[in-house]
Amino acid sequence: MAKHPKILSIVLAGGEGSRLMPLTRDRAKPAVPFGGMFRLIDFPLSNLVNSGYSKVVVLTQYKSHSLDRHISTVWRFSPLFDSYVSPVPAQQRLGKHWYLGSADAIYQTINIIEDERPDIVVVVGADHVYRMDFEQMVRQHIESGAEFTVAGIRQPLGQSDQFGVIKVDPNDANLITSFQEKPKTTTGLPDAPDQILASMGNYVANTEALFEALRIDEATDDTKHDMGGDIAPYFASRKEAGVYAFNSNNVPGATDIDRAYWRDVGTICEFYDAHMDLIAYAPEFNLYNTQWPIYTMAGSLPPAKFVHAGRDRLGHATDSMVSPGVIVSGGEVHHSILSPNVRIHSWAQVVDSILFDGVVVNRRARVYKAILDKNVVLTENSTIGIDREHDLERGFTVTTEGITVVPKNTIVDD
Ligand code: ADQ
Repeated sequence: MAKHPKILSIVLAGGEGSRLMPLTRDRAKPAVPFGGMFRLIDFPLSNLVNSGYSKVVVLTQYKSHSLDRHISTVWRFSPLFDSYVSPVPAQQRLGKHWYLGSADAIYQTINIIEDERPDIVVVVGADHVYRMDFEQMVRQHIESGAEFTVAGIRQPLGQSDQFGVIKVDPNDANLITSFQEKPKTTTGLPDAPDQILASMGNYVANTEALFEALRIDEATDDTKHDMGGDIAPYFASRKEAGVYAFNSNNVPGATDIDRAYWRDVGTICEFYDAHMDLIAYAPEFNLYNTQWPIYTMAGSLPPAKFVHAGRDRLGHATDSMVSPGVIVSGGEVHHSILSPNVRIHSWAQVVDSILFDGVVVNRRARVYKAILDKNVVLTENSTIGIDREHDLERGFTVTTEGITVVPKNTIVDD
């Protein structure tokens, strides 16, 4: 391995995100807005760029229009610095089908990877909220001599069916002896029987070894062409896979609380909870770490404005995050996240909620524990989240945890 290996990053951004419906009705999961100003893909891309990796291909597939637009407007690097983030739609290079799975997505992109001739590829998922310095993982990968390294984090035993489950050699905690994708049951860790070591879906691989694994996988019938389901187990069975412990990652500026933060926001409830983590008094995930910024771009917007519109109309927001371009005029916002260009009018109330770009809450309307997608308008006196039965009757999604989700462009009129 060269002293300064050439590294190419691949972001797997082709997931459908069906469990996030209706937020993924018109957009790919990595393009789902998060934290007022961001899209989910801004997290892995910021992590890569902050790690010093600025050659990135993003493999897209379903409903990728807003994702492509976001990448090409926000993540356009100057060719002067030989860096790029480049969205690559499903190639159909090897037949008239879409990507069969994440391994197939990489396989079909081999020609693009080969053009770059990287020594190492860093493969990351596109739908998690966390900070991670991939340079630390790559360093361990090189030092260990593994062909393939998987990032691992401890998770509750009961969630084994949601993760790739890693078992390591009792005499070498970095060597993977088995990798099972989403087993219904498994055993816990020797030192913590109620926990498993879960794959984060982030991999570092020596390019040649990965290509070889992908070729074998592609020629195999009994495969889902999946990185977690097929490629990681292949390297584990050959004793060529290592694990990188996420809790050893040390991101500049991270606090003790948010250093270990990693959330899969695959369901509405997880998506909602991760937002509430941002606005907690001591945030579980601190967006204000300027040493490891999460990048995005919100356009040229004026600052948020709070208007005292009359004696009993003191426009205000508490325990909330409020984006540029918002006007809270005579209404009340508590424990909520407002994306750019939201309007809250007199006597309106917004509590425990997430409002996407351009939402308007008119006079005396009330919103409780809800996610309002882009450009939703509540007419005067209308409500969301007050009467769950009423929300269901109107065709809105209500989760078992009682979160109401209103799809894009809906006019809510009681
Ligand atoms: P999942 O997230 O369930 O598990 P998957 O649906 O393959 O696996 O998604 C992984 C990433 O690949 C996501 O970013 C997704 O958008 C993307 N993706 C999925 N299909 C794709 C395709 N055809 N083309 C391009 N991109 C695609 C994975 C691992 C588990 C691990 C969890 C951690 O498989 O082992 O534990 O992530 O959340």
